[in-house]
Amino acid sequence: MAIPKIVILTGAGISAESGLSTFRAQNGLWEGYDVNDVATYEGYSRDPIGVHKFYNMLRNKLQDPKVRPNAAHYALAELEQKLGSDNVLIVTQNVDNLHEQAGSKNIIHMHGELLKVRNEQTGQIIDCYNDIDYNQNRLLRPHIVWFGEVPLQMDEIYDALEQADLFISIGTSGNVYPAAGFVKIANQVSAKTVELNLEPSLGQSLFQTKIYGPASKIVPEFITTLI
Ligand code: BV8
Repeated sequence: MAIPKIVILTGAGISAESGLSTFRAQNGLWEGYDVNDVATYEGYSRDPIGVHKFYNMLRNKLQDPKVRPNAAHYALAELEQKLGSDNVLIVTQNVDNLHEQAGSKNIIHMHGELLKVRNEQTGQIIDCYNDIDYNQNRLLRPHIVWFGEVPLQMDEIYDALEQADLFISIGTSGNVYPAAGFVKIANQVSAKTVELNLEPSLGQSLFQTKIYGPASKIVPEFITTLI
């Protein structure tokens, strides 16, 4: 039997039980900040020091030893290990590195990565584990895709979706595009579509299979049906 091509989209919900907060639970305020102030280029231009302070806080939080992958991250890593990296792709909207920590290899961070910064002049991307002091280096910005900016590796994502036999969406509310539209492409290529989430997402009607509950419970259970 040919091994299925599986594309897995993950959002903030898969990392919720690892202690990282989601975006839209707190009525659009995220860590007490207005998204327009901290997740847009305009917000960064207006107050680069304030935005760096926000991302320095998130970067420190991610490196807290208490923040570890949960059973959902490990289940996806096991799936890739069993079926092979060329048959399983994780496209994550998350900027944390919990998929990497759990052992996944084939990952696209379409909204960037918290533990990287980018030189605005050269485009160079640099690992970053500590606070950025804007006054020290005004060229370094968080390597994060803000609202209104183009997500990363979109060509590779669209290629993978077009070849998918199975599209699984985990822990995302379906608020943010283009990620929220991926299920439509999966349907167009007759891939099976599965939503695993705490509650129905905005796009729930577009999924053939829907299982609701905490990711650390429903993701391992679902993954065992694939291996
Ligand atoms: C683009 C970076 C063009 C920050 C993020 C009008 C004006 C301007 C723009 C637009 C507009 N209308 C539409 C747009 C496009 C815009 C957009 O979609 N806006 C929305 C809000 C309307 N999109 C963009 O600007 C994107 N760029 O469109 O460029 C383009 C298009 C196509 C091709 C090329 C170019 C850029 C978007 C990227 C923005 N940056 N993050 C940072 O992360 O530090 S988005 C931000 O939201 C995060 O990345 C996050 O991942 C993402 C999505 O949120 P979710 O992950 O879904 O999190 P959320 O809290 O919403 O939901 C959590 C879910 O988990 C819930 O359903 C909950 O029930 C569930 N859950 C909770 N606990 C658990 C759980 N599930 C399971 N178990 C649990 N325990």
